[in-house]
Amino acid sequence: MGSLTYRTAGESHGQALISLVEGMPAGISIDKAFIDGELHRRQGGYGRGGRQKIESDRVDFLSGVRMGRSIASPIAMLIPNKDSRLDDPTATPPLYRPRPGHADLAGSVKWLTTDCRETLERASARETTSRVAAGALARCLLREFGIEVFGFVRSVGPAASCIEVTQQNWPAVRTARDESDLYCPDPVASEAMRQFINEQKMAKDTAGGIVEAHVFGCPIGLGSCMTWDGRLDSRIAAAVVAIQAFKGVEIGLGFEAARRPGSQVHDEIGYDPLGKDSPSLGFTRGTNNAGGLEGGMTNGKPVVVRGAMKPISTLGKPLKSIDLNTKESAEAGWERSDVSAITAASVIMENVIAFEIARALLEKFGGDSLLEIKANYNSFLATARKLPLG
Ligand code: EPS
Repeated sequence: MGSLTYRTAGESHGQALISLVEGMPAGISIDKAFIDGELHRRQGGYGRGGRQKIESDRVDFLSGVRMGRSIASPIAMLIPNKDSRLDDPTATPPLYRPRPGHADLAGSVKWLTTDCRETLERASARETTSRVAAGALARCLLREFGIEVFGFVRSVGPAASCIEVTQQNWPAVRTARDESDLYCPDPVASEAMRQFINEQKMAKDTAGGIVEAHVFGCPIGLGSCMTWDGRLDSRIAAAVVAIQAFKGVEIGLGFEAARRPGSQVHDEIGYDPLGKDSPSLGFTRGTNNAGGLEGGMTNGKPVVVRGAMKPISTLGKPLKSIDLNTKESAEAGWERSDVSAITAASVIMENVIAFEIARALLEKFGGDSLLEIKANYNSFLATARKLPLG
C-alpha cells in the first residue's frame, strides 16, 4: 500500500474539476453529504463574486467507492463546471494585460505566450474545489479515529476577533461560526469584517485576511523528527502556502514566539491519570503555544494553524500594468472575481490540513483496511500506556 496522495485537474472554465485520491484504505464509510456540504461552504460567505451563483458544486464518484464504502482502489471525484466555456474564444477572450499579484505575468513568460488566460485558467482558486473534496474525503477516515478539524476566519484587513478556541468550547464556537456569513464565530468582529469588505467594494478594491484551523483528537506521534520531510509541521505549512493567494503560515504562537523568552513560550508538562485512556495518554500541558506540534510530531494537544491570505489580485479599479504584446503601459485586465474570498479560504485551509493529518495517520498506523488500521492504532495506544515497558 502506498501513501495517501491526491492530484487535481481542471481549469476554472473547463468542463469539470477532478480530484484523484490514492491510498485510501478499504472499509471507510464515505459521507457524500458531508463532502458536498464542505464544497457548499467553500462557495459561500460574504464578499464572494458572481461565479458562486452559477455553480452548485457536488462530487460524482467515478471510482473507488462501492455502496458508500471505499474499496481501496483510487477514488476519482468529478465536479462539473456549469460555467464551462474554455473552447469558446468569444466567451473566454485572451487577456494581454497581466494583473499584479496573479500568476499572469510569470506564467505567460514561462509558457511562452502573451495570452494570460492560458495560465490564469489553472491558477484560479476555482481549483481549490478539488482540494476541498480530497480533504473532506480524508476527514471520513479521520472521524473513525475521533479526529475533528475546525476552521474559521480570524481577521479581514484590520478587523480581527480575539476569540479563544479550546478543546471544550469548539463545538459551540463552530455553531456560532455557522451562523456567521463571515465564517467568524465572533458577531462583533464579523460586523467589522463586513464593513471593511463593503469599504473595499465601494472603492473597487479587495480584502485579504487570516484564517485559523484547529485539529482535535490527534494521538501523540504523528509525523517524525527523523527526516526533514517527515516533519508534520513542514508538511502542513507546505499544504497551506500552496493554497492560492496564501502568503504566510503560523503554527501555535508562530512569529510571536520569536519575540518572547523561552519561559513564556514552552508548554510545561504534567500528567493526569484520569486522561490516560485519551489519545494524549494523560500527558497534560499548561498551555498550547507549540500549536500541538513539537519536533515535527503531534504532542497530544490540538494542532493550531493560521494562514495569511493576500487580497484578491483582480481589482475593479485596476493597477498599472503593461500590454504584453506592445510592452506599453496599460491598466491590468479585469475578470469577474470576488471582493474577498476569505470565507472560502478558511474552508480550504481546514481541508488541506485534514488531508496531511490523514496521510500522517496512515503512515503511522497504516494497513489495507480500516479494521487493520484500527487494530494498529489501538495496539500502539495500549502499549504506550504501559510505558515504561518492562
Ligand atoms: C473561484 C472561481 C473564479 C473566481 C475566483 C474563485 O471564478 P470566475 O473566474 O469564473 O469568476 O471567482 O478565482 C480567483 C479569485 C482567481 O484569482 O482566479 C472559486 O470557485 O473559488
